[in-house]
Amino acid sequence: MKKIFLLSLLLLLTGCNITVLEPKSETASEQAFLITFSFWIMMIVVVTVFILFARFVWKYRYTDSRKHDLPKDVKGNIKLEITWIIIPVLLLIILAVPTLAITYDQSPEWTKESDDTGVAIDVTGKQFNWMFRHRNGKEEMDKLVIPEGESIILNLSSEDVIHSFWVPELGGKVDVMPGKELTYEIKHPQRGTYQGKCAEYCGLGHADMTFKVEVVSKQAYAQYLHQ
Ligand SMILES: [Cu+2]
Repeated sequence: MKKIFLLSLLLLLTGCNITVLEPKSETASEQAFLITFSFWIMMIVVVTVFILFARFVWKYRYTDSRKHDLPKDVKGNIKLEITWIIIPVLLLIILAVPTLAITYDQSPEWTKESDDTGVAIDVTGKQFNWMFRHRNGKEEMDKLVIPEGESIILNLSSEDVIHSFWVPELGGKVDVMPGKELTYEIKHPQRGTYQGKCAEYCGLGHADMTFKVEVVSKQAYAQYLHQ
């Protein structure tokens, strides 16, 4: 029974394609950094707690020789109390600094007049496709072609319900809302083909609301615009 459970768990995990941990843009690298950084801080806490737990369970275990021992009656311990307040506060500060810096830097903006300069593309989500409109008016459905190494400025909006723009290897997730336009930047994507998807349940066809992202050379992008 246990074997079947472990085997099915393994099967489920093989279907788990965590491409956020293989970032292919500066934006996604920053996000992946936050994930691994908080993971290792968490591991420090988990390992410390488990080692101390095991040590004390062993040290104060029940033995025949200590059958009638009663622990000393103590009231508080200033040193310990200060330690277990200071350490978590320090850890939270260490976590908060890069998290706030990166999150605020990457936050989508409400206005189109962003001071970022880059390749601007209008992205419109609707049940159940994505439309990408380039600066010269070229439009393509469910396929986003962008130049490598540039700053890609996406102007996101929705024609119907709330969707969410997500390309795990490049960046996201960003809510795509009707009646509002959000500006989101993907910094310096690397050449390749990636899978994008809607990350917000938006109706019966939600699972099919996927798109392809092709990051090509700058020359290839210029050619693509005039195809
Ligand atoms: Cu959607």
